[in-house]
Amino acid sequence: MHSFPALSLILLVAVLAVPASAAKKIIFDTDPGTDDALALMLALNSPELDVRAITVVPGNVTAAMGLENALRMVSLVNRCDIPIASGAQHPLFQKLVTAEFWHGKNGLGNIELPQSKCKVDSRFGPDLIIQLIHASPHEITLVPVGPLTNIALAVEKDPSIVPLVREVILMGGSITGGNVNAAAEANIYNDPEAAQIVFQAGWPLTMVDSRSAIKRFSRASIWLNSANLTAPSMTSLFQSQNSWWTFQRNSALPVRPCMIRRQLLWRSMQHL
Ligand SMILES: [Ca+2]
Repeated sequence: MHSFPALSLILLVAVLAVPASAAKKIIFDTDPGTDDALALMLALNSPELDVRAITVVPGNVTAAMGLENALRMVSLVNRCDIPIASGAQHPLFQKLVTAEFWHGKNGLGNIELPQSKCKVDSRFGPDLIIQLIHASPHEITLVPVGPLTNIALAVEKDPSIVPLVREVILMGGSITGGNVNAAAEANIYNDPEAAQIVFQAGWPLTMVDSRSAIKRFSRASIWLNSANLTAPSMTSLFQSQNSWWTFQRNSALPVRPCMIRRQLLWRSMQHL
């Protein structure tokens, strides 16, 4: 399996572990990708989070496909106010290896979403990251859920952002075994040089590894219900019989109860 489907959701659980009164400002760096699409919708429906920008990185799909998917997802929830920027077009040094075999030909499990009403922000993703960090020093949490190329480019271009970032909470890496091969997790495998830059930058960093996705499981419906995903188009998306979405609904999704403060989510878990 090239990318464990629910890793992004585990990541979101970690990010959501903040008091509801203090919406955490995040930049969501993503390669959507089915699991990232789900995580993005959860983020956009979470009052604990203030999504300041979405930057797209190649990984599970190409940069162009990921950008299109991000635009469609954000349009689906009527949040065209959030800047969506394209970033790197390939890993720093490695050849891009995508995973359409897992995420579908269009990266969204072959579900065709409506054309996006949102426009692409003209800024380069890493530049947008730099600008937003300087505009809100010590307030921005970076949430990369794909290869770390964009984050690395931002650090390389402007290392002064490092002490100005509140923290980095990333999905990637593996403590006990990978999902690409015996050792490597896809996000790190896809751009290891970028990962090295991000891990060594010196900012507070939380790695939500692939093992977290296997230890404890819950059902996708809990996430979807708890996120108040009421838009008709979104409902139809999740009710689709497409194999990927069916898998997401019916298979186990990872949860670490210790990470969770959302009371609704927590109560739901007690009844599993
Ligand atoms: Ca991803």
